[in-house]
Amino acid sequence: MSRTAVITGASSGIGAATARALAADGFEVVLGARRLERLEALVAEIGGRAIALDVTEPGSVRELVAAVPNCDVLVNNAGGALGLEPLGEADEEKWRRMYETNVLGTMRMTRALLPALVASGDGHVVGVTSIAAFETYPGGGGYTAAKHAQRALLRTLRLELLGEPVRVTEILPGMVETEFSLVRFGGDEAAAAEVYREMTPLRAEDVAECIRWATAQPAHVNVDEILVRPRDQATATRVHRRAK
Ligand code: NJP
Repeated sequence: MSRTAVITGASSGIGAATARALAADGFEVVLGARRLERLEALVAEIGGRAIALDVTEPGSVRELVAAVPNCDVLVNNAGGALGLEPLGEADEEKWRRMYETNVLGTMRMTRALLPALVASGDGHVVGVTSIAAFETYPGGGGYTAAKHAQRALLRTLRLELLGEPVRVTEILPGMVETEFSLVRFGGDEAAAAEVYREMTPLRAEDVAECIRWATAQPAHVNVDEILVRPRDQATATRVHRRAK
């Protein structure tokens, strides 16, 4: 019988690449995100199911979970950053949305699917946080605060699930070229392109492979965390750029 993996934020970037990787590994994939048409296009290619999901809406989370009676793997990937304003100019609405998506979204999805994950006898919760979960950088206050909190949530979960048949893995990527920067800068393509200028970032597939590998380990092996950066990045603020 095939195993079921629920992937949030599967309409682009790391989530879409993870859906492809897990489907290729034999999982029945359930893809959640707000842009349903994108999910449906991916399902047409790789199989599985597409379900509209807004992790900031408790009712939307409930609807998805009601449609997924069996769940072996939950990938909490939905999230991202909004803005790069210094703390002195912090936009409360952006901070609230970052916390809602990255932190409360992870909590809501995990809480709702935990009974099914335990019942599976070999459940796995994966959380995509960031190097922003342990580093800080100017302008990153709202995002780093949310990712630090998401990391704390996952570490707490691992303690609480000790003795249960559920593994917890945290994935902490550095720079990955996805729609992340486009979203962060409100659709400003030039600002997004500048982030990856003259350096080689990770591809979404590189991070997906980390998730695939962690979930492919035998049940007794808990890969606690995978920290993965581009070779061109040493910290959140130290990036090697080649002169043209
Ligand atoms: O970014 P992007 P990534 N409810 O923008 C979804 C972390 N990360 O793949 O709802 C449900 O291509 C959104 O779907 P939609 C990052 O913090 C990244 O890079 O249709 N889904 C889309 O599928 C995030 O946690 C980098 O708009 C919601 C997806 O989230 C994860 O990696 C570095 C949603 C975002 O895809 C994936 O981001 C790093 C909601 N309310 C950590 N809001 C990086 N790229 O450099 C958004 O350290 N989504």
